[in-house]
Amino acid sequence: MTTPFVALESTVISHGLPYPRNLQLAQEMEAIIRGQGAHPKTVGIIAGEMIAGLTPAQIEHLATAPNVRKVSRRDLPIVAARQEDGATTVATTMWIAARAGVEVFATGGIGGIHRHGGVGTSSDVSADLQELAQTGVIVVCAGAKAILDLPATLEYLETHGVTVIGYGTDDFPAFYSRRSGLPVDVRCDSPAEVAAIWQAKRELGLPGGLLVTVPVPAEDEIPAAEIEPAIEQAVAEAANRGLRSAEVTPFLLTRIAELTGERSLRANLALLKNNARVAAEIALAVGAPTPSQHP
Ligand code: PSU
Ligand code: MN
Repeated sequence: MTTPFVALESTVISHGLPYPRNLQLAQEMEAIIRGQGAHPKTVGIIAGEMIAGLTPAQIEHLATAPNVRKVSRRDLPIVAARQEDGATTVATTMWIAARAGVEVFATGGIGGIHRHGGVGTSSDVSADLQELAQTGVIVVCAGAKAILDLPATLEYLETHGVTVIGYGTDDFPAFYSRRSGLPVDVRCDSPAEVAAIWQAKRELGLPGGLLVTVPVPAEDEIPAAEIEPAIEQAVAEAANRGLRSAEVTPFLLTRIAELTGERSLRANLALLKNNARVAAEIALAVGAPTPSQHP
């Protein structure tokens, strides 16, 4: 029986939320996972060392230190060689978690393909998608923000063989909004159903992860029609500033939070905590012996 670990990312701590909410949230997610009987492992990079299971002091450091690098896959050799600190994205959290034997990971939203004609070009494709295609971790998230081209993002996942599960939904969630109008590949209504698909994927020898998408709790949802004007404004501003590469996502996230105020922060915190709980339940189900293994 595998130990029920749940990985957590650190880009959301260093770049995704304002202090002190970021630090409180990081601590709350760990507490929620422990409360479910699983073990949290917050992932980050300290002085070039890739760590799954940061100490409370290390988490506080990443929540407060200025200019912590946002580390995607291409940045790993840089921070390792230069012994820098780094906040890990979904891609690098998956990579470090997998090497540490952690199979389940809770986050807020994954990166994806940016909207065409907005910032840069539609060739801005998050490394998160490629990581899902190749690294064997179950990623529990609230879908992807509508700052992205969601149909193109789902097409990419399909092409690269990533199964997209709707947890209690048939509709791919759009982070602040419970629905995007786009279908998921399969709906699961329990942790055991997710664990069964994961086990089948493993037995078939298929590489890569699973994407489990959980809608934001209904009381904290911001309907798509209300959030869309803020998204369009943020995307236009990013384009006007000529932002590129890793700068784009943090700028859009910060700007939308400013434009929509406390409400988007509340939705963000609520969905992160909800995802921690669901991920812990899935980790327990994945770790549990199944009837076919133990007849
Ligand atoms: N989407 C969110 N919140 C986040 C991120 C994405 O709603 O905090 C972060 C995650 O760490 C994700 C990263 O892995 O941004 C994607 O950045 P990029 O698009 O540069 O790959
Ligand atoms: Mn990008």
